Amino acid sequence: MSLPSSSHAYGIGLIAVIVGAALGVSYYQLYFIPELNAKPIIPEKILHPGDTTTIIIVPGAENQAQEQNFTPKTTKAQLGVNNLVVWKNTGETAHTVTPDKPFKDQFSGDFGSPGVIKPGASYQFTFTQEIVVPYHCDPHPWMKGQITIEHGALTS
Ligand SMILES: [Cu+2]
Repeated sequence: MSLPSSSHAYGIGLIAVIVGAALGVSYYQLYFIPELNAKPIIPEKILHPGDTTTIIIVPGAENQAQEQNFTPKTTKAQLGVNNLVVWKNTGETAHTVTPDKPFKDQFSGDFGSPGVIKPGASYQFTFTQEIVVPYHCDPHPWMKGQITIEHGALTS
């Protein structure tokens, strides 16, 4: 008579394991994964600032002897004011905007042009945090610039 009761206990044990595993998986899917992928909450005025900061890549920028390439070379922008930064290539050669060290913005992700910016094209990036990023052009490493993102006057 011991066999049926022990197999009954075995059955209950098995059900408990299955229920436990199901709870574990749903916790993982419902709470753990969304938490991992969650982006920080960024104020609307930082996501969509009223102004844009424009940096011109001037014609002849690829000439090492030419002083002007990224214009202006050092630029400051304020969060919530003009933290959307646009690089416009007005020359006749393709260039890149490449950070000297990789930088990943908390919201916008990896900074740097994906491939080259062709003549007449532009690259834009919304910075959402205070940071100083020195950058250069990959094909013409003497082309150097630096963007500084500061706490904005309007940023809470
Ligand atoms: Cu270049």
